[in-house]
Amino acid sequence: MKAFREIDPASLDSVSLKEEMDLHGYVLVRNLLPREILGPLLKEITDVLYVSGWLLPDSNPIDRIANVDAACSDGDPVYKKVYDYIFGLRSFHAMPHSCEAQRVMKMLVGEQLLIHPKSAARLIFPNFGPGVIHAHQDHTAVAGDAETFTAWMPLHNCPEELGPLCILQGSHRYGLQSTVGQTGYIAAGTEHGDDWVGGTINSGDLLLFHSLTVHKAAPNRSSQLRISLDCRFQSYLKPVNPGTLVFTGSGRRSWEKVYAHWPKDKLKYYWKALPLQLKPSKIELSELARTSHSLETRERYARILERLDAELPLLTS
Ligand SMILES: O=C(O)CCC(=O)C(=O)O
Repeated sequence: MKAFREIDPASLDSVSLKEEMDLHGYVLVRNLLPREILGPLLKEITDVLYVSGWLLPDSNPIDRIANVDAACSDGDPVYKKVYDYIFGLRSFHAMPHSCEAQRVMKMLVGEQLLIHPKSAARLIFPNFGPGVIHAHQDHTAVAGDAETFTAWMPLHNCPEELGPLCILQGSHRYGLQSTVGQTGYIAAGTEHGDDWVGGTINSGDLLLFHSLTVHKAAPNRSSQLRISLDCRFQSYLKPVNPGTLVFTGSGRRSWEKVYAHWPKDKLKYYWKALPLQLKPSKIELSELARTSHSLETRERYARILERLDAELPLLTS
């Protein structure tokens, strides 16, 4: 596989960043995020994983040595329990709001930056097939405006054996590509783009890519858990999918619960203060909740609408 193109923060300006993104569909900025933020977050997460039994009992949590008997992945009830705890950490949500991250995000989308509130943590067990994310485009799930971007960041150095992300360079130019059934994945070998690029991504590096850029994770062949964050952002002047603001599942997740133990501060509900333009709008959502083909989809739209009404009652369209 070809190596990533990369930029160092000293040579960053908004013109070069936008040009790189337009040409290649991604930008890897090296050494951007401060260790003083990454280190404590990694420690908080590994402490949770340790007490949850995901790491070997006689190991130091910060080394992330996996207890292979606990292997699980997104979609497993046991994963969800641990994930919910991590999703509740204020330091996890604070990461994309760091000055350094916001600086580059604004270079791409302008001053009217919307950081999507539901960032994702990836807790990837080694040598566990179901945990490997295959080729896909974020726009398939994130929707809204195509000029939405992902910022992917490992919380520790991530050499190839730990399964960093790989990018299909130039794939953002081919629109939305066909996926296999409901998986959201693009069948291997059918992706459109130039070359797959990849390589080591270190703690402090930020991999930015366009919502139409095809990407996938390499398998984690080490003995350690791989821990990374992916955060999404766009201009709030462009349409945003309401499903990125509220919880869409049938479970009991809510912002009230997530924010329950945080001190009162500006990271709570910051997105409510922005002049958001929803796509689909509330009117379109109620139509979709009535007319979508499957019961499951109708129920999902109805839930989004109900939760939006609760969170953003003043937003009428
Ligand atoms: O971290 C991973 O394994 C997958 C991340 C991903 O697909 C994304 O950020 O969109």
